[in-house]
Amino acid sequence: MIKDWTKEEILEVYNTPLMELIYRASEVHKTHHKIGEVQVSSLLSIKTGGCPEDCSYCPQAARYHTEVKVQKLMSVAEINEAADNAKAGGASRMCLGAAWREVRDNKDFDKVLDMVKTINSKGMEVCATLGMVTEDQAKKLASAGLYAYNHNLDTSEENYNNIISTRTYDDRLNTLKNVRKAGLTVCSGGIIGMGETSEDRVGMLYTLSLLRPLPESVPINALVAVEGTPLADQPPVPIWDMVRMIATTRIVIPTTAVRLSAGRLNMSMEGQALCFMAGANSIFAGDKLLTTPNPRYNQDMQMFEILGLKPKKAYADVRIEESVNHG
Ligand code: SAM
Ligand code: DTB
Ligand code: SF4
Repeated sequence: MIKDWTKEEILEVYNTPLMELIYRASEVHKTHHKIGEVQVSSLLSIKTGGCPEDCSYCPQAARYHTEVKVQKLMSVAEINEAADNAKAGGASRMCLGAAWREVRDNKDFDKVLDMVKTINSKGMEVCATLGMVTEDQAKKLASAGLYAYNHNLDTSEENYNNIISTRTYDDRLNTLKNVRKAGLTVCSGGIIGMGETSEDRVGMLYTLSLLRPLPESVPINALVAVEGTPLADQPPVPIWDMVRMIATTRIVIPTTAVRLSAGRLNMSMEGQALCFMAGANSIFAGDKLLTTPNPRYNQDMQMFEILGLKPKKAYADVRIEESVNHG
């Protein structure tokens, strides 16, 4: 049975002495997941920069003067090549990101549907993060073979207006509803290190914990402070806050994949090991996130070797293996 959390209960978990919190999260992790198995996703920016929104953390917002160069939507052929490379590198999942406020019913969307079909045909799981979607658009993505849709709440409802003014928290929740109605799996989380309070972090987890079904994936990003954005001068988030946030997410939503998302470049291997210990079981691999750098692939594989972690296979690959093993 799914537990209905109150905000106070989540805050109590969040404020547990750190070692006790990690220990507790670790036990929950072990009950619901294979320890040492980490989902490795590859991230690709298919349309970069020039976004009309004002998300104050984002280097892709047109109104901020960052070094991001605007790039129009990539071609299906380019995606095909990128997917082959990602698969050869061991990624079981590919996530396509577009700097759009929302999906529009036009030729670009048809192209994205083709990209989804192309990647899906290679036995890789495909996710997308394209901004707001209607139920009809989400259904088209599902029919093309999309597995998951990423749409982050980013922060608490109370703090939302301090970070973004061009859309509302309800807009975000509405897209998540549309995604669900289309039968897609939901990936939704947020960012820490934007100047929010512990209550805001807990508030975001509380809203996520109210979703039914619960999100299958919760990315926890540490802010990558980018020159030119309003949050450029935010101090780096302490690793202890990241561990605390991941452990709390693991305890509150035991079944979800908790993704140790943006910000890994500023974390030591020891710091990341604590995040895995606290229940993180998913990462983005590849030397670039959407526009900012990420640890190099080889460096991550070395970390996997040292920590005894194994990349999780795509469902399609598991199915093939099972049919071979069991006739
Ligand atoms: N435009 C779409 C949207 O906003 O939903 C999809 C792409 S957007 C870049 C996806 C997510 O990336 C955001 O919701 C935010 O959580 C995360 N993100 C963007 N810039 C970031 C940064 N500087 N540091 C950490 N996370 C960031
Ligand atoms: C998510 O939660 N994090 C990823 C993904 N979803 C799309 C994006 C991180 C972006 C970090 C800043 C950048 O590289 O532009
Ligand atoms: Fe645009 Fe998404 Fe960046 Fe917001 S987070 S500015 S919607 S690309």
